[in-house]
Amino acid sequence: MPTIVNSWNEWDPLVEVIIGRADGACVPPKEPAYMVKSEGRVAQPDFSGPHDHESIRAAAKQQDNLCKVLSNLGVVVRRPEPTNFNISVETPDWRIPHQNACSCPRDTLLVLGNEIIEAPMSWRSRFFEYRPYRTILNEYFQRDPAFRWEAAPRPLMTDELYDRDLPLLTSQRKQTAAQHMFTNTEAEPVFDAADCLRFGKHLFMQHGYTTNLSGIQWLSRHVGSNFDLRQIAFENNVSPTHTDAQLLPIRPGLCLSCPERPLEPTSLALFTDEECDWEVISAPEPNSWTMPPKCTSSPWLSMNLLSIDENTIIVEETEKPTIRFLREELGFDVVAVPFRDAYKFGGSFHCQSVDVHRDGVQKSYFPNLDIRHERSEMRRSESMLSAQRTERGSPPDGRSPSPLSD
Ligand code: DAV
Repeated sequence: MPTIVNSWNEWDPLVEVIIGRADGACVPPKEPAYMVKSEGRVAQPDFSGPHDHESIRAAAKQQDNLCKVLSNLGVVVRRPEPTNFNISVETPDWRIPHQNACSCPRDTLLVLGNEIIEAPMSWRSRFFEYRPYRTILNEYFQRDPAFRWEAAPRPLMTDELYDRDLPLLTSQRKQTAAQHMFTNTEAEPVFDAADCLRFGKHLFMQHGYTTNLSGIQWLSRHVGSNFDLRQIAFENNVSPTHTDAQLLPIRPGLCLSCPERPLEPTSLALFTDEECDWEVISAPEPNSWTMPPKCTSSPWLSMNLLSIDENTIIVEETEKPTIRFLREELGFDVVAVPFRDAYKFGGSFHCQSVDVHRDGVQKSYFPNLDIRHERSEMRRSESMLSAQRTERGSPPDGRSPSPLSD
């Protein structure tokens, strides 16, 4: 029986990938989370609803071409079921006139080794977005005996989940962002899979507009001691939505970082500790600061890349500074692929893909964190043991339970 689901990091040789679809996509409706994401533009007439035919045709053409490029590189490519998102959704708590899209599998499916978790995303328009992937996931389940298929608790997304008092314009969100105040409250756990970056044993996740602290806590408890999940944060991040246009590991020991939104010092210290071997370098500026109409992502999609292996990487063909930098300064084989017409469907290559199988095993790339993790795990088991003894009435062993933190 074959192994299909096996992906521990962002750079091991790519074997199988799911690429999203623009077909049937809508601009989300006026729901609390999308009001903020679109800076209020969704309230304008004709902003939301089905994408126009020409935009879909152009994006679908580039997605199809990406699939061909990947197939030619020997990668197995899967696609979600074509789905019409222009269908209303009603739950006991809310109703929306239409949905979103299945262009960004990166947000919906979190691949952690041999497990895929359907993420509890926070937009109402994404409530049913797992559905176009169910045929593939079920097939993986039938074919791959080691595949663990999991769905995080589906959020209710009642009004309590959203803080409607936040400023709509990013230009006015500096202060609230610095205080880590984002759209989602802590009413229930939510996260988008794209907020989690995978580095073998270590996972890094950011709190922001799509992931709340309860979501990070849910995932941390879920993975237990199989992974070491750390929260990271970025400076000047007025609209933290997904980590992959802020920090992207492109080979062991090397991350690209968005110079406008660098890691906060305590997060950066995890990478620059003298006991580990990571370099965090500034990504080159985007080729253009103008994004296609109705695109709500930042121009830093220029660094939203898909690695074929640790020497080969897919970059959008108009992103000349990035192509030059990766080729000439870092020695990568760059595969330049047109994708700008797909940007308005939620992102670039990293967002619109999910790497189901990369040839490799789980490793640790952060010896500095392992030492700290082991110590905290030891303290955790000691304190659990001591609590059990106290409950059973046996005499404590003289040591006091330690706090759980590092
Ligand atoms: O910088 O706008 C884009 C990532 C979308 N999935 C940004 C983040």
